[in-house]
Amino acid sequence: MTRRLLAGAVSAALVLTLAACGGTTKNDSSSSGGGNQSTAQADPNAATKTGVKMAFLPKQLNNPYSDIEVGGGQTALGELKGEYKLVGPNDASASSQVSYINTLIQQQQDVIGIAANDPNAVCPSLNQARTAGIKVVAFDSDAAKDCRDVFINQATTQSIGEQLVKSAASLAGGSGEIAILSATPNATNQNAWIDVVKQELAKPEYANLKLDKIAYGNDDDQKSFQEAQGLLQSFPNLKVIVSPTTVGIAAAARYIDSSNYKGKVAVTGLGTPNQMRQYIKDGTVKEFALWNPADIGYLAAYAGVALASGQITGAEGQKFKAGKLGDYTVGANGEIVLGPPTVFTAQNIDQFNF
Ligand code: RAM
Repeated sequence: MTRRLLAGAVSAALVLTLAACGGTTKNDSSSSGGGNQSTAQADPNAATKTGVKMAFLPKQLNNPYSDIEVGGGQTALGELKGEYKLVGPNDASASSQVSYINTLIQQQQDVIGIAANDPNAVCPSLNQARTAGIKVVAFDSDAAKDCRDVFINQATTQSIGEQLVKSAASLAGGSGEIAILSATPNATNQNAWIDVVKQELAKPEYANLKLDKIAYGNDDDQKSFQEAQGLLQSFPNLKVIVSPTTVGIAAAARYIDSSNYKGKVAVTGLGTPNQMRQYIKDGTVKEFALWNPADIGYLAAYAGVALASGQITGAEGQKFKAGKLGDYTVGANGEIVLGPPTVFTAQNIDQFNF
């Protein structure tokens, strides 16, 4: 629905842009791409390779959000006749992914897709992988840009941060205390969104909103639940908990739902419709946002195979095809943006099932 229409509109716009440019595809490998090794020339007409071995390494395995993401990757690799693999840690701590990367190098994968738990901790191993000829596609949570080829961003960082503040302000009725319940302190994606939240809160229109604290639930359900509880104990006047993580928002909603704060303290942030549906239905949560995580994995796989086929190198302006999602262009710093976030409310939540 909305998302499809938008994807269609974006594809149409790209086609028009291409037509306006006389149909030529510009591939300037000398302009700064995502990684430090984007020196090879891209050939947009190169054949799409089959049999590409792509391994997905999400932040953690026991997270429904990650499961949906990598499911999209598996679908895409099926379409592309590639080989899908999934590995990953059970916790999202900073260095938990390093040993998995090293094993993937030994196994001679063609592409590693990674949602980095820390932008720098994974860097030495990722660069060893790249030296060994493996392409690196960061998705969801970026690695430092000189140790991956491209980054699949779910939506622009700015749009996500703005949406979080917009929801918080509206739920707080324009003024009062808010707190953030984040994932891990090192997560590239949450930290980037929180930076935008802080910039937004500094604007005059949000002068009456006060950010009390940023708590970290480490994308662990129990820890997130306890941190939500702790926030209310420390800040009894809190009006809104903003949780930019699917694990945190579900845990915070569960806590508020079962406490005396139900109806008094709002919860918003980023969640999956299936995890949040009951809290939307019972009124604990009025609105939250997200994109379709399956599309991130899907787009990551198409980008990975385009890299492995030499169609792109990660330089700005390069174009590639992403199956049902249409055509995409690599942006500045090797970033490929999936699309705008969707806001879920009681009005539309039943149109989504993921
Ligand atoms: C959690 C993870 C993931 C993030 C979503 C919104 O599942 O932290 O990285 O993108 O929330």
